[in-house]
Amino acid sequence: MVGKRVLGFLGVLSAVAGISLAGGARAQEIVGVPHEWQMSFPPSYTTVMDKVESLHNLLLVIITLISLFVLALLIYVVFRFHVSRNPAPSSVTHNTVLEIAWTIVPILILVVIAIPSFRLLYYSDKAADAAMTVKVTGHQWYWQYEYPDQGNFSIDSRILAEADRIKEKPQVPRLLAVDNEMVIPVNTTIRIIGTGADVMHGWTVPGFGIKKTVIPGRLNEGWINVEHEGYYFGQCSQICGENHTYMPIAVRVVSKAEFDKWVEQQKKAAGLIPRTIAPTNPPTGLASATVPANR
Ligand SMILES: [Cu+2]
Repeated sequence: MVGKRVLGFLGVLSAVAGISLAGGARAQEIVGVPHEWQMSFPPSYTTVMDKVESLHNLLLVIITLISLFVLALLIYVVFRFHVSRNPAPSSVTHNTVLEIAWTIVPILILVVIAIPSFRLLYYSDKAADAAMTVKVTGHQWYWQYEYPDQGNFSIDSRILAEADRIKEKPQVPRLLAVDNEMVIPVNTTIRIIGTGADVMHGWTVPGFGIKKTVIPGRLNEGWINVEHEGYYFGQCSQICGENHTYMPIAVRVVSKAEFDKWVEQQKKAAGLIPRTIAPTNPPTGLASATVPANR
């Protein structure tokens, strides 16, 4: 708890300090980054991560109680049944009540763990009502993001060379800066579907509570809904080859208006915005060259 409070304080501190990016259309607050001497989970930015944390806290209590119980039993046995205190050992080999107890009690503990565990698994598995989809493809060694319902453009996201990072995005920690970030709107449920182009990769952003192993020939699904605008980071979490370390994940969460603007820019860059086919005053002579549509 204390660790979490310290982390929360660090987060607020960095926000107050106004750590922001100089580049880009608008300065973006850097939120989801690791901190020095960080312990436990990173701060949570989605409801999925909130639930991951609370399941972890429940398990921590259960495992601590079990460990203390076993330790107490061991200490008791070592002292009580030492040869000096117990020179004639008992020859009892069975105790039915005890045997039933040590079978049933662990089953009950596992059931207590399984219920919230499955609930979380199904909660994070599929987006109930996603507003949009982003397809993530892991390549050796970069990420590709496709926006199928925003005009079906795609962007490649590659790590910035250290010299470029210092020049263009100096506030982003080393090895986490990319040329094109994944951009998503704030407070929107986004379905993430992922696949691997060559080998298995892991699309993992700890603060979002998402860790999707992306596998060639398969589509894996998850979802995110980020509550605050900002710049968030993750890393590939599946050993995927020589440059596994050098395919960071950078996500820019922006307002809906800003997202729409970004989509328009991307569509223009990809040549997806249709040109005017019939100008208002077509120059004479060209009209006969018009190719009939849908031939
Ligand atoms: Cu990878």
